[in-house]
Amino acid sequence: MPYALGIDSSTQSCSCIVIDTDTQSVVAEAAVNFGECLPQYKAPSGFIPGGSEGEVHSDPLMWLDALEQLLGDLKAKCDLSKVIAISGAGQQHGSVYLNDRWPNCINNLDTKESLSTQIAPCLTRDTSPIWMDSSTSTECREIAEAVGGDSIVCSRSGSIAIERFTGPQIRRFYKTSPEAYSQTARIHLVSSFLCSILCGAEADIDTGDGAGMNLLNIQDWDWDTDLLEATAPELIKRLPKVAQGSTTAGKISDYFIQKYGFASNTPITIFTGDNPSSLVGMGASKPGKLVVSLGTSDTFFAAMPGVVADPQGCGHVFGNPAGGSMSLQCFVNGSLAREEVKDKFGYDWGQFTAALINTPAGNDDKIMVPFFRPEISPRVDLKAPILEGSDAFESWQDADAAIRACVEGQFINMKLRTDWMQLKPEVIYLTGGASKNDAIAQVAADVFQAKVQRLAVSGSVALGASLRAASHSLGLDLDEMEGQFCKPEAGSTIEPKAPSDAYKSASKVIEGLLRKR
Ligand code: XUL
Repeated sequence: MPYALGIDSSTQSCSCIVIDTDTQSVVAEAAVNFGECLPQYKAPSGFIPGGSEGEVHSDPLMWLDALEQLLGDLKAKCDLSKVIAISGAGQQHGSVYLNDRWPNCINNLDTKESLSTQIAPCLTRDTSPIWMDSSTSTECREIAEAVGGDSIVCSRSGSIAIERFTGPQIRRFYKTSPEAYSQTARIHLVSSFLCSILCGAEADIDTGDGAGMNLLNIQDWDWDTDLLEATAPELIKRLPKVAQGSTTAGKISDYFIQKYGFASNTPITIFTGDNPSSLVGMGASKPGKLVVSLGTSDTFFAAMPGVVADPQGCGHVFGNPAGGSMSLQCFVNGSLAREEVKDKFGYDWGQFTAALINTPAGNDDKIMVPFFRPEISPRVDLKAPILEGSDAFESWQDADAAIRACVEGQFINMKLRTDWMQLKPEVIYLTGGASKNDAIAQVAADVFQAKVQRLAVSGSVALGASLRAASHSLGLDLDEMEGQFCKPEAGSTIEPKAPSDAYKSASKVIEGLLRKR
């Protein structure tokens, strides 16, 4: 019974899964919601509310208390001495700032004290900026200017300088708290921080999470000297090394062996970011499969056949934990836009679906750029959609056509914006709330001309971590395991019905309208 453990430290909770690779089954799952289980941190949604100037921080000690609660819960559910491979993932971009006592501290943890009590004296910054932080516009500009512009930052690091990315966050810390910066001996990502704690030794940053920092060169997958210099002085000595996802970080430390009953010598594979881990957990670590998550905002990610950066500077390139690279692109106008169109006509979701069914693919050339708020893919400052078609349609008198135009417009824009990734999609894995809707899935299949499947996976981030651990430490074939653990829901496949050129002219119109903005 070889068990593999995958841990996911995300924005709102810390969760995990234990899989049995012999029987290809899930042995146990556990989750600790930060807001509910650790109310003392006053972070009901996982971050400290009320930050000024766009600051959004979390308490790294909360992540440690959650990890301990999680392992305590898990120990009651399964025999942790049977776990023979461990890995994990963290919310991307978040960073932890530590002094020179840190390496010794994690190497000598005492089971009589909690992790948080012992790590607290190692922090040079009490709280950690996370991915929701938007306080670093000035720093982004400074970094871009220093290296010759955003297109250079993008071609080197895979993304233009972005507020939530770790490099600009480090620069802001250096500028606002130079004293604390000088006392900082090590800066970890959430992923490498937790991995270090579990190993009792410094863990490397993997290329998946590392590429979310604006510091990593995606051509040679190592720190970029110019970007480091543009960010903060003597940064290289404060950062861990970079390594490919299939790297052993170390063995589980005595603290966890004694306290939770892990077997000694259990290997830990370096952690990655939540999105790269989800790529594996969705069964999409090989090129040819796209993952589209329909949520508040829509997210698109995929393993890439090569390493190219988005020439328009909207998308991101990260390392693929299974080797090579992956892309990620976010669309602000996701479910909220679908909801606004629905509400405009007082429809419920049943009527929304009926509208999609009752209207033809291509929508008789009634076209919408469906942005109700400023979009980031592409960057346009719209506050209301642009409509082009009949008079009734343009004056919001044609409810069914407006609903189809919204969903078609979203997927057409998604396809246009992700062309740079040079993907040849065979299958789209649709996830997130709206993915259950067959009519929406049909539009995705028609626009991308690829079959759409919904997976029966929940918690793809933790699952991806357990698969990575099993593949790397137990030598199991990742592709085969993805086939076993990431199966499509029965009857969930939707084939394209519309002809391949159904969206040719609408794509041109949408591109034209966007170019004018
Ligand atoms: C990706 C991003 C988020 C975080 C939190 O760039 O900011 O998806 O990884 O999930």
